[in-house]
This record gives sequence, structure tokens and C-alpha cells, in this order.
Amino acid sequence: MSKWRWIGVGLIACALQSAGWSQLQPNAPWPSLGRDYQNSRRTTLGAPPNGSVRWTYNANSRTFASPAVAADGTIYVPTAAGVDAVNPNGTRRWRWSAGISVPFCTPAIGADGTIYVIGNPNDALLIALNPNGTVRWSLYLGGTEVRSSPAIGPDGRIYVTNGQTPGGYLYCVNPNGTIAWRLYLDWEANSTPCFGEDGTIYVGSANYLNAVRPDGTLLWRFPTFYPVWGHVSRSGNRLFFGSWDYTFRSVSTAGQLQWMVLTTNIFESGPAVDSNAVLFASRSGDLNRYTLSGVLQWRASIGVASSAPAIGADGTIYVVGNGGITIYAINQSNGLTRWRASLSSSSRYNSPAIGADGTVYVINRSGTLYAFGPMSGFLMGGTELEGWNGGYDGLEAVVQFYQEDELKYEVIAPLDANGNFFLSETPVGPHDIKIRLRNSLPATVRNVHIETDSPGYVHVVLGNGDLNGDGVVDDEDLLTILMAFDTWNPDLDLTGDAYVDDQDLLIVLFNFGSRGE
Ligand SMILES: [Ca+2]
Ligand SMILES: [Ca+2]
Repeated sequence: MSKWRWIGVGLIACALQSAGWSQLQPNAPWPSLGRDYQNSRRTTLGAPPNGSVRWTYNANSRTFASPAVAADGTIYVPTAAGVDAVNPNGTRRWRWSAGISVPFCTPAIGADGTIYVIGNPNDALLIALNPNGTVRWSLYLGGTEVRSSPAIGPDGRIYVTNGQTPGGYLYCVNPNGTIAWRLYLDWEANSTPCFGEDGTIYVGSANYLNAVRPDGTLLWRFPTFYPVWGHVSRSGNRLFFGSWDYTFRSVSTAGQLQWMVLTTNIFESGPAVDSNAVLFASRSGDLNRYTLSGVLQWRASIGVASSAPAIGADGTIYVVGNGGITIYAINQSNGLTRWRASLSSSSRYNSPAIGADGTVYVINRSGTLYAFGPMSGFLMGGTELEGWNGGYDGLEAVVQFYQEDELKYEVIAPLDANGNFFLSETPVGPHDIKIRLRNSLPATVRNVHIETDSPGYVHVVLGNGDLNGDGVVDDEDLLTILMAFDTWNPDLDLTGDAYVDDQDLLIVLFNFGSRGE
């Protein structure tokens, strides 16, 4: 009897759990600023990017906002012109533009695909857009200097704060656009909440971290000296947030201080958390990794940042630093930079989002959305080495991937008997592919398009005789041949017979002065 009763209880608990925790769009890779109800900003999806630009999309409107990514891969880009929906291939799907600017807010995507944004930050509106770009409803919030983003609770309702006076409220809004309740927090409320397992709302304000019950009554407040901006994150029973009082804090879900770090500048954004660590950046110029219990693991100097970090599936951290003009990919185990890339125009508020395949999306101040694609491309290549009569089987080509003369990736490609190679897990996006083989001059194939579902193709005929690899056949190469003349020397041989003789000398003389590109 009791056995069956327990199974019944278990089924009910499961049903409540799934119904209660499925209000952000299911399977959306990055449906909100915080990505989930805890605001972890951590994904388990996709392959890591290498810093190659897969594509850019220019909304041609200024913004300090960050993108969200829907279940179908659509990226929502908020700007002063409204909201653009961008397809996963970088083309525009639609633009919603009604004279309402959305320059600070990261969209939140609901279970049915509805997109929630805060517009007109100096007299704010909460706007619900249908997935086709039409307005479902809008709700007047009022308030000024609104910098926060909507959060969708486990109850499916939308939680927003409305900035400075006459704002300072936390709103709880039903999915149909009616107000469930609102609670005055402070003279400023510019924080994006996270949620507890029991539905408690944790949100910052001018002088507090506030814990609010799902019925809109205050549970507790923890004081700060200056405003709490950005978002609050939760891991287990720990809450994490930075404040304008130069301090990053861990406070328990019961409202007790657990640890704090005093830095040298303000925090304008929230952290990222996983099960081991919390990561946060501030205007002091460091990205910090602490254990959840407050032990410093490392600090990485990334320049001034008010960007919220994002954690990739392999643990790599993506964050915008250097005053907002550089995106960094940082190895979480040691704090060292894996790669970095320029974003051309700076906004220190821009925070990355990560797509289902691992693409890292970030918007610059000019409204250009960058897609840094994952290492999941393919390249098929063919090589011919002039004057080479040996086989190709066992030879290795050096294949380099460039974008705008910057080396993004390099790999050794084993050749088959015909001089062909096949590479997987390459960068994606347009690249100039530079290839070198043995003592050849390099050859570059420009603008090769590589995608996860469509391989790039290259074929090169390589000039021979650049023995020292400096890109030109000249007197140094000639001297090398002459010094080795009439010896068995497979490394310096140019023809495939392992001997350096008059055939090899002829190749150098014939190509004398030739340059690779
Ligand atoms: Ca040379
Ligand atoms: Ca030879």
C-alpha cells in the first residue's frame, strides 16, 4: 500500500516540477539575460568557437543591449530603433520599430515564444512581441533611467523593475499583460531578478538586495551602500550580486552575508555561476573567479567591463572587456586568454549569449551583431607541389585560417596519395586559407566560405624551393642547396628522390625570386 502511495506522490511532485519550471521557452539556448531562473548564464550546448567571425549583422542603430536566442535559433537584437529578429545565418527576419527604443534591455522569451522587452527607458513600457514581430500587448511601467531586463518566473509571470523615480518598483505581470501586483522597493530599482526553488524573487534596488514572496510581499532585505544593477544570480542557497558600492557579495537565500569582495570600482552587471565557481567583472578591469564559498581562484586583467560573463559548454568564459571594444574567451581553469577579437565600437555593457551550436553572439554599440562560430566546420583541399615526383601519401600540409590577415587557426593536414586532405572541426565563416607543404612557397585561397553544413573547398599548386620558409625563393635557398649538393638529404630534397642534385638546383634557379602569398 505505502509503496503505491509513494509512487503517487512522486508522480505529483514530477508534474509540479515540470509544470512549474518550464516558463522560459523550452529548448531556447539563451532565452533571457540570465539564461535560466537562477541567472547562471551558463550553457551546456555546442562546440567552442575559436574567435573567427561567422558573420556580422548590422542593425544600424546604437545600443547597449544584449541578445537573446530562441529555440528556433532566431537572435533578438534590441536597439534604439526597436527590436530586430535575425536568422541563424545572419539575415534579418523582421524588425519591430514603432518609435520606441530598446537600448538597454536583453529580451526574455516565454514558453510560447513571446518576446518581452522594456522600451522607452525614460518613461518605460513593457512590450510583448509575437514571434512574427507584431505587438501582442504593451504595459505602461513609467520610471526613468531603466537599465534592467525582464525576467520570466517559474510561475510564467514576467518580473520587471522600472528604474529611478517615479520608478523603483518591482512589477509582477501576467502573461496576458495585466499587472498581478507591484511592490515599491526603493528610489531606484534597476536589477533583473532570479528565482528560488520556492518561487521567491531575489532582486536588487538602490540600497538593498530584496527577497520577495510570490504573492508580492517582502520576505527580507539585505542592505548595500549604493545601487545593485545588472542581475542577481543563484546557485543552491547562495545569491551573488555586485553593487555600485565597489563590493561583490554572496548572501544566503535566508538573507545572511556569506562573503564579500571589496574592489576598486563599481559593479554595473551581474555574474555567471556554475556548480563550482562564480565569475564577475567590474569597472576595476578584472574578471574574477571565486569558488562558491568565496576563495579566489584567479583574476584576469581584461580592462574595464560592465559585461556579464557567459560560460560555454566546455567551461570557457566569454566576456566583453577593454572598455567594451574587445570580446575575450578565457580558460576557466587558469584565467588565461584563449582568444580575443575586436568589436569595432565599444559598449562595456554588452554581454554575450551562446547559441545551441556554441556560436557566441555579442552586439557592439553601433548595433552590429557578431556571431563567433563554433569549431564545427569542414574543409576539403587538394595540393600539387611543383617539381615533386614522390608520392603524397604521408606528407603533411600546414593549413592556416586567416580573417583580415589575422591568423585564427592552424592545423597540420595529412595528405592522401593524391595530395588531398579533409579537415573537420575547423572554424566556420569566410576565411583566407593559406597552405604550405614541405619546402614550398605558401599559397593563399581568398574568401573560402565554411559552414557547419557546407564544407569549404580549396585547391592549390604550390611553388617549390623555399627551403627556409621565409616566403621567397632567393639566394639563401640557393646557398642551402649548394651546401647540400650531391648528398642524401630527404629534408632539403625538392623532387621526391631524397637526393639533393641538379634537379633540385634547377627548381631553385627556375623559381628564383618567386614569392608566396
Ligand atoms: Ca626562402
Ligand atoms: Ca632531388
